[in-house]
Amino acid sequence: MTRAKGIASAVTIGAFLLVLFASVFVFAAVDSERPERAGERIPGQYIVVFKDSVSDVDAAENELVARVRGERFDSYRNALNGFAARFSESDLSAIADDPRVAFVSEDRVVSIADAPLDTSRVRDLYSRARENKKGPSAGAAPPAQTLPTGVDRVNAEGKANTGAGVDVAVVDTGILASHPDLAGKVVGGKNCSSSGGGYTDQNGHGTHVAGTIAALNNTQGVVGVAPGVKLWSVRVLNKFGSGSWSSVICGLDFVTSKAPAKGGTIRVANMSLGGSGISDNNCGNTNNDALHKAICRARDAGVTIVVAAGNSGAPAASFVPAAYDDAVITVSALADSDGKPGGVGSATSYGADDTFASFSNFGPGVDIGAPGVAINSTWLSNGYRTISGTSMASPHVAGAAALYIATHPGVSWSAVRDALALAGEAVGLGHSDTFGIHPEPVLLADTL
Ligand SMILES: [Ca+2]
Ligand SMILES: [Ca+2]
Ligand SMILES: [Ca+2]
Repeated sequence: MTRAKGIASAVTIGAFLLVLFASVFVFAAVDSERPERAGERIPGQYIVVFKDSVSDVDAAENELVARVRGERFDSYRNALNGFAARFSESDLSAIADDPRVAFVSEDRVVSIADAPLDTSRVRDLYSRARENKKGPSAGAAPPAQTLPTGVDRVNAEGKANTGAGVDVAVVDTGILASHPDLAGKVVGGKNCSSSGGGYTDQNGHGTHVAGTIAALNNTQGVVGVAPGVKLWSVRVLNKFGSGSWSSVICGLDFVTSKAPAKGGTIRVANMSLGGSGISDNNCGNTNNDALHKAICRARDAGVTIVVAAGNSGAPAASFVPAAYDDAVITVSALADSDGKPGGVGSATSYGADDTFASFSNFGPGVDIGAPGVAINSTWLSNGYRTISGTSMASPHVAGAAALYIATHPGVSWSAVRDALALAGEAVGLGHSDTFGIHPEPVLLADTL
């Protein structure tokens, strides 16, 4: 392959494998259609990033697209100054060598991947997946509200502070806004996935994340960490959990357009997704990482971004956005079975009560832990589902960030990170770190 100036190397980009860190595999498994192979580059599809000094981005973009007879399919003006387009690889240098272009990233397939799996429960998961696709039978009474173990474990229940006045973006598969336990929560959104259907959820994962953040404190189902917040449904992945770099950046572009610096209301974004990659700790400007650059722009616009550490039982430094230590709050997963500290609950499929989940990524970039095993939350068809992953841990922290911001308006993202860590439970004071790889505190919302 021709190496043109400004093209991120395969190593730099990594096999950007967008992984939904949860057991959404059941959905992929029961559907006959499979997502494209994750991590593969999409031939002829690129993200072009202009230098910050370019004053007329519209003109520059139109000129470049015309020059290579490209097929532009998205333009970014908030999280990036740039665009996504298809053009011939032989025209790559004509774009990358233009003095107005900072760098070009190859677009890559992103997708759900294998999730933590307890093989003894496969049969049960399959039958539940079928059940969930059908939804509750007509006329059946919704389940009475119970306190999810994760919300109980972080002591977010019964708080006067519900995060009211703070908006949280769920950058995921969308949100089922009509779910009765999320009624009135979703105030807007955008469909950045390649498939139709608007910004509602056709997978279930995003709705689950949304419920952990903000499910209503009513008489049914579950309750979220911050039931007073409003949500934005930023759909970047299709019903199979598949997307691309360009669709994720489209979502970040939307979030940034609704950020405080733009006069908007989105203060927190949850990204329970990620894949292989590394951080240059310089917003992608050193290693030509368009995703990192977009996340930094959202950060700079006043959005606190909370991300899952990943489920590979590996260093989080090898996964993005978890590795972007300069821009996000990275969350590992705690195994907790009883909603209480102290390790007296029964063992989970992923470790003893109040230890870190065996699948959780770890390492210096991880800022805080939160419950991520057997988390019950909202699902498609007005249902509920109990699943595991750092995907489920991250929204506990996103909700807690909203609680803190509600009482500290104008606070910076790093001050939110530090406050949550300071308020958290230190190792040995309610949980233990069996393998000595999780020094991060565990989320506690008592003082928020
Ligand atoms: Ca509690
Ligand atoms: Ca409820
Ligand atoms: Ca426990």
